[in-house]
Amino acid sequence: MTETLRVAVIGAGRMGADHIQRLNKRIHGAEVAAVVDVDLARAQAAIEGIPGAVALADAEEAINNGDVNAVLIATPGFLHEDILFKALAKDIPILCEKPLTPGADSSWKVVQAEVALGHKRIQVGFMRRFDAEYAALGGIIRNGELGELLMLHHQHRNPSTPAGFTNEMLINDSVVHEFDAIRYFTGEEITSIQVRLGKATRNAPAGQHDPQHVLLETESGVLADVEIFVNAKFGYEVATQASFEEGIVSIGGDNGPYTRSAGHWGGNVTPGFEERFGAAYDVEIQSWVDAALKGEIGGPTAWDGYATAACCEAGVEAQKNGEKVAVKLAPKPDLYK
Ligand code: ISE
Repeated sequence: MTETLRVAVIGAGRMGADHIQRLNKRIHGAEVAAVVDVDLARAQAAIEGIPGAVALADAEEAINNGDVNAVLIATPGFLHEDILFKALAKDIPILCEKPLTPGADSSWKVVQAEVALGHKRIQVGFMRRFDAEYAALGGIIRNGELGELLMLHHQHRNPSTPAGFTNEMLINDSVVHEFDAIRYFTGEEITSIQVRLGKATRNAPAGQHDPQHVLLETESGVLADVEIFVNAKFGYEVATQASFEEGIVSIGGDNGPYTRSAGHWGGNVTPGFEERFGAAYDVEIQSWVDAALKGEIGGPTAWDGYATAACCEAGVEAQKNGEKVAVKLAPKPDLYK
């Protein structure tokens, strides 16, 4: 197998630019070979100071470039499907930022194409699984030291939303991470979703109802709830409290120095997801690179991408009708068992 991944990063926006810096400065065994953006000037700016990297405006050209042997997709989600099919046709390692694709049917087509290939090439960018606290809670659940996991309480708070952040995006862009985290923690599929819209903040943009309360059940009956609150103003907080038969575990509270002095106490709140999950992104991308160099994947699969896409569809339907909506999944192919 190759000794170095020569990665084409498709999309040089906020996430793509972050991954380019990460690959260039902190990741071992991988280099940026090409950066693609419809805005060629943005691609050119992103490769500045990276020896041997080329800037392109077309994803297919990058994938077919002889110097490229891996792809990292960081474009808006609606562009993923086409790029995924082109990269699968070349049979090269793929890291695809979430969502795999923005719909269960299109995600299922991607799963089927990978199944036809006969081996896993796609890792989906659910980076929470690589955060030290998520991994620790996952370990406590799996080793059973506190007995059975009974309930999960998730809080997902962002300071504000960018322009155009719709009601559906609360589910598709934000709660999607909690769908993945709940599946990761429990090792089970989510079976139903309900969304309750209660009293709303006046700080939400017109047309967006914020916060929302998402209620979920898993196969064994674990109940989970998510407070999604994306105009919470105070800062960025993504936290979980897990209730077990023999104890309670909390992760994701404020970290960093906590000081008591001169009649005051406190510390700092994380401003955004780059600061909160920066270390997890590094671990995620290193895991992808290490696995890809061995012809494997090192994280969430295309099946995980498909299952969360099905949760998003059910979640958006539940948001609209206020009912408890069943999550419908096709049978899991052997490749992912
Ligand atoms: C954003 O796309 C992310 O992935 C962040 O982790 C999440 O907290 C935020 O709500 C999303 O918009």
